[in-house]
Amino acid sequence: MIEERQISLLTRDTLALILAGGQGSRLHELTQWRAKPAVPFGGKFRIIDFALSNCINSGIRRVGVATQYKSHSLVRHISRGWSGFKAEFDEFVEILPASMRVDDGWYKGTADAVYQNLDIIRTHKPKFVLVLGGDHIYKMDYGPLIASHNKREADMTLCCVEVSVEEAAGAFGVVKVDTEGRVLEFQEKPAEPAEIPGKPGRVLASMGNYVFNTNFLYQELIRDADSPGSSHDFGNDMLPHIVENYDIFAFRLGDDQKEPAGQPYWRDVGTLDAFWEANMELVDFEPELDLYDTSWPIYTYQMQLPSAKFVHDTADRRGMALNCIVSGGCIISGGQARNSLLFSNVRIRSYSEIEDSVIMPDVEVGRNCKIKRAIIDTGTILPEGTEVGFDADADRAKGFRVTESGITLVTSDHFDQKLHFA
Ligand code: ADQ
Ligand code: ADP
Repeated sequence: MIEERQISLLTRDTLALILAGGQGSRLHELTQWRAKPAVPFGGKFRIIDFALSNCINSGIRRVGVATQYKSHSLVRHISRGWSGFKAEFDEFVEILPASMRVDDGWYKGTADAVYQNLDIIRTHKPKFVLVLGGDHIYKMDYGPLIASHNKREADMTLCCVEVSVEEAAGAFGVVKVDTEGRVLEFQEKPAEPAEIPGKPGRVLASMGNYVFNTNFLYQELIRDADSPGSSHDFGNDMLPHIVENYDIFAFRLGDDQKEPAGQPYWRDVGTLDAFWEANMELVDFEPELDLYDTSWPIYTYQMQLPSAKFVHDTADRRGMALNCIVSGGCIISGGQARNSLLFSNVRIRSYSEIEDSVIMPDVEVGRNCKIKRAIIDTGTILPEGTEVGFDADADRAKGFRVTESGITLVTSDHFDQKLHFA
């Protein structure tokens, strides 16, 4: 058993780099104006808040965030909500935009995003560098991960989690490990991933989170930078080479670490269906992801907003929400929301009905609207009488995007509002 003080020494000696520059193209219009880590999630959060909160809760207070693609709202969110650290105590969340520091290109891939910041990492002299994806929803104490990495005297440890074959196929890096947790094989996004022996239908997926000994990271990044033909990506280029040539270990969320998640909760909300589902799960009676757990708080930037308000004036104008999460600044006046998640500053007017839907910040639902199984993007003003989610063909004909499983996405562009809210 590792003593707590030892773990804090290890996390103090760790610099985290959150990769937050990816496009997230499978979220379609939701990432048209913002990077995936900046997409709002769970009522008042943005996706990157989970990785950032995990760092802070784990005692890692030196954090860099590599940004690139459509970074404005991400940068604004981080500067507003995550800049209050004490430089005097060597604590910071620093934004590392692609700024042609090494050559005249942007970050070519995830490995290049770290490589181009090597000199910045060097100035902080960390013993370990924790490279984190910025676009997943999960709670994880990185302390036991780094402690396990240190105890095994590994050069690198990668985090993985058990998922179904269907989820992993073509989407995640997949690892094979021996009984000690040594990684025997790594394949980036195989179409037919190998199952865990004795567990049919299940595979070990890489979470895109890696702990490196700093010197080993330098050595491997420089080797990769000099490799002709490399796409400079951790999953495609660095990992296959490292796994083949070095002993590295897998740390399993859920098996090697029971707390604070209880059972492993990890969601890649990379598609509209997954995004809708992960948000809707929060409305459940007992969601797997507990946002009310004060022992592992998820922090965010939030505007100063008045409390949610429900106005019920006549019998047919009952402003109410049943089985819903309703954020600050919302006014439900004479309309009804059921089994839905309302982000900040949403307005629902009289006679409107919302069901099984994710309503993003600053949306206004006019009178007599009917919305079902939908995502309404930030700032959309739904004109009186709009129907969404009842007839997929009619929705497509109106220009809304309807997913395979029948979730309709509506953005402000559909109403020619030409207002974009990142
Ligand atoms: P993907 O998620 O497909 O696979 P990628 O698109 O490279 O990997 O994104 C990883 C992280 O890096 C994301 O947070 C993204 O925002 C960020 N990112 C992407 N390009 C970037 C760039 N040029 N600059 C800065 N940041 C960038 C990876 C692994 C898989 C693993 C999955 C888990 O390669 O092995 O299974 O993550 O989701
Ligand atoms: P509807 O068109 O759905 O009838 P209204 O705009 O008339 O909605 O609002 C109904 C009630 O909701 C108002 O009488 C008021 O009590 C409350 N309300 C609406 N907007 C606001 C607001 N900006 N601030 C406070 N209360 C509001």
